[in-house]
Amino acid sequence: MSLVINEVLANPVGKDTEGEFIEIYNNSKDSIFLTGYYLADESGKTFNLKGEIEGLEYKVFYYKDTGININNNEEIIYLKKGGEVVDEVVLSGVLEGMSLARVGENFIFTNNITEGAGLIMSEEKTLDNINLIDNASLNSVVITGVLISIIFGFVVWFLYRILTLYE
Ligand SMILES: [Ca+2]
Ligand SMILES: [Ca+2]
Repeated sequence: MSLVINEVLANPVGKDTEGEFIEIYNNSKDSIFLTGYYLADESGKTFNLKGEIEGLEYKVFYYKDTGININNNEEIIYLKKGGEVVDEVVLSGVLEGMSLARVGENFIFTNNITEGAGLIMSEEKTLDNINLIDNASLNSVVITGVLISIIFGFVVWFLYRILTLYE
């Protein structure tokens, strides 16, 4: 694939429609005419690309350009040409401030947002970022567990108080 979706920011810090973007990348040395290519989301909203993208160049399209509101949950962003899918990215449960960025053939969530540039990272850095996500989701699981315990404890105590009140 020479033209790819390289990064998608679905859930920026602040107003989503002001920060959301889709970044494409020309993964070849030759420039590509963008006529005929278009971006689309799962709801069928489309945005036609035009002009030219130089070899190894990035282009960023914001909500104000595309009108594509990227869902933070259950979303697919497509790069298409003539009805054919050139590339696609699936998004689900996107945390605020984390963009989905291409590393080779894979995508990772990262807080290292690089609109208009590539994500330069060593393998170690990639692992750090992956661990960051794991830790973030682990933390939310722990916090949820603690909250549920506190609420459950309070409900038990409250019921106990009510029952003992009428004795
Ligand atoms: Ca969004
Ligand atoms: Ca980027």
